[in-house]
Amino acid sequence: MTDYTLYYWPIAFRGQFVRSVLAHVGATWDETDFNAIRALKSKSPAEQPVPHMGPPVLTDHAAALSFSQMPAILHYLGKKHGLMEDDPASEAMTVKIVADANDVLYEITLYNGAQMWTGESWRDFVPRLERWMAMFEETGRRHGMTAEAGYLLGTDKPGIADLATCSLWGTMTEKLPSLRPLLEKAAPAIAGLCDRIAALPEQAELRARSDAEYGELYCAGQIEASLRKVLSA
Ligand SMILES: N[C@@H](CCC(=O)N[C@@H](CS)C(=O)NCC(=O)O)C(=O)O
Repeated sequence: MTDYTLYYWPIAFRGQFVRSVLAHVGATWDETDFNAIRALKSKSPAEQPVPHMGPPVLTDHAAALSFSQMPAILHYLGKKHGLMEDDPASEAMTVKIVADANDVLYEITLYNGAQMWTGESWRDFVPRLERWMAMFEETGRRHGMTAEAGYLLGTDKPGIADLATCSLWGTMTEKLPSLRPLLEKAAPAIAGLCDRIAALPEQAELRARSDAEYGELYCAGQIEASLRKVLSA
């Protein structure tokens, strides 16, 4: 049996945050297909392993526990596998970084596709996206991180904050490469961090496997189509 089961759509996006941590700690996990996830999310809360609205959901088999909400899943894995500093301030900063990343995912998908991007709404959003990038950059700068060395919260090895940062900006700019110059301009040290994390053997292996399984898909659906349309205009 594997250590974990991850329920997430066959795309990178929010699920990649969980996959990246599982790969980093050397855990084994399996995933289910689209129909199984749709069936799971449609069950009544009483029948679900953890009451939830949408994936990701992670089941820890040894502990017989399931969690939903990506930030809660990362918090659990971070505590369990020693990827978060124990002091309250560092822990709160890690939670803040993951929450910021989740906010960016909502914003870039216009709240899970509640509306579609237009040329005008995208142009209005770009300064805000740059500001999000600059916020991550400033966090790293305050902890002595550069493009070539160091980690976001000043730790001596990558933790949840670094993995989440790279799942956010690394995945986004891999799947939507026209955004990479914006990241390099607004957050050069974050771009460097993403490259350093992506080069770790387990992350390189995960990316190769994900690319083979999900192709170029980022967030999928009509919202991805509208995003690609404004980016190519
Ligand atoms: N706040 C949740 C958001 C979960 C979420 O929006 N999941 C998306 C996929 S990324 C979904 O499929 N939602 C289906 C739904 O909400 O019905 C988290 O961070 O995990």
